[in-house]
Amino acid sequence: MTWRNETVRTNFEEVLRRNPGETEFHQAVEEVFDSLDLVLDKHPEYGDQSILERICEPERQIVFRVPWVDDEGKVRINRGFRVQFNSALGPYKGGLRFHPSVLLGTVKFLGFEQVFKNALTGLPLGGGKGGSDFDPKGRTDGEVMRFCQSFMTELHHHIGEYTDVPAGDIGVGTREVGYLFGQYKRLTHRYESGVITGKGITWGGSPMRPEATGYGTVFFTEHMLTTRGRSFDGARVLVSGSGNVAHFAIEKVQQLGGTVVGCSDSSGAVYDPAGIDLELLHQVKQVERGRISDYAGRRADARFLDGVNVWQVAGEAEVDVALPCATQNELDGADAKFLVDRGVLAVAEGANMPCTPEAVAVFRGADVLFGPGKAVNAGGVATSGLEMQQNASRDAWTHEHTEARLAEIMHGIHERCAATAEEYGRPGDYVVGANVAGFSRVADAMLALGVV
Ligand code: NDP
Ligand code: 2IT
Repeated sequence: MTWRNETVRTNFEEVLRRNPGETEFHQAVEEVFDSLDLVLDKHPEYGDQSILERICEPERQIVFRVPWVDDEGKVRINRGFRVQFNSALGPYKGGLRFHPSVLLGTVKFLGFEQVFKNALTGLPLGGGKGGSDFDPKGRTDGEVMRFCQSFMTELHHHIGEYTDVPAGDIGVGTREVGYLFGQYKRLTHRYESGVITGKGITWGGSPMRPEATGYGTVFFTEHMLTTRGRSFDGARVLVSGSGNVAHFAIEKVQQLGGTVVGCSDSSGAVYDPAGIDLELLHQVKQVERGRISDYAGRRADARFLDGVNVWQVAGEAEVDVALPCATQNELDGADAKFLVDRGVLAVAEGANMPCTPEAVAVFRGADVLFGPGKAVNAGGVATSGLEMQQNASRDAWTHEHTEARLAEIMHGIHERCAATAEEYGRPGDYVVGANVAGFSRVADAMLALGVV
């Protein structure tokens, strides 16, 4: 990377020096910093007040041991994390990820992204993230519960509805949020609904929270498509992953008249020319907690592509839109070139940082509509914000009302990104729009709060 601004360059070198080996965190910082020369030209006060340096340093990082006992009676040890990144706009807010790949640098990258994403929603939310290297795959309900209880036994010291409000992410859904909240309630003797979001609907959850990230991703993409006179109606779509975000992205694409011809998991992809059967996908992945290959085996005309990512399906079918909804760095430069050669019109990041920097450069260079994760997938945390509003007012909204609020927030984020890109001389560049709009909101609050 050649930096165009000296303040940005020296700050980035400092991030590399102070956070050795945390490559995902470096990547997330680099992607935001790439847009900041434009901001510093207009606002030298951000540089003078060391905002770049401050914003890269989490306010607090908590790393802890999580001991638990498996079904055979063996003691297991995992590592737990909570990175409280920035509270200039509100209490720390962001999910928990349970996946064997989770390291401190993973949580820092996710927390850093979360700060700007939350700012883009327009809601009063700071940014944080947490998780563990615990692998829920193949674990029984009892094991998952004991792990969650042990994890919360430490975490409860650090969270609260006015302090830090976790939620789900990879490997953490309603089941895990239930076990976590149950333990928090026992430890604190309080029914503090607003301490965690993604709760079940009968115990303080919000309608639409399960759907929110996937639906929001599709709402944002639809707004991008509209700028080119296109829509999801009749579009052919690839979605990576088959978890929470992927499932509801597929559902909303189908509702808008598109066909999702492929999805995936970490073992391979499925090509389903007739369009994904969501009921079967739900049965296989959520009820049976099985693999995408089981889906392919039970669906006529569908084919399992062993060990490849879903972008390879573009070799079999026409594809208009690609929605990476699985994990970081799952779509690289070669995948991006392949999709561009096959005529893809739009790519939007339902996951956090799924496209490598090389892939992003290919899409932007080819004039493909490209929506960055911090804008595209903000509907999840925004609806968590709506869950907090309902908890605080002891209210429960309808599905329709909550979906309308989500749609309105996603429209607002799209407009904010588009207007900011225009203002900074990069019309249509959602990367610049999202980075600059998110950064500016946090930076202004930090300046107003003094040296914090
Ligand atoms: P889930 O755990 O529900 O699903 C994750 C999916 O991604 C699974 O299909 C999983 O496959 C696949 N996956 C995970 N790791 C890998 C890997 N290393 N290689 C290939 N595939 C992988 O998680 P979510 O749907 O909640 O999260 C997906 C993405 O969306 C993440 O990037 C998350 O940070 C982001 N996100 C989530 C939000 C939410 O509200 N849940 C909000 C905003 C962003 P397998 O089953 O084989 O592991
Ligand atoms: O990455 C994300 O935005 C999430 N996993 C959701 C966070 C939240 O607090 O709902």
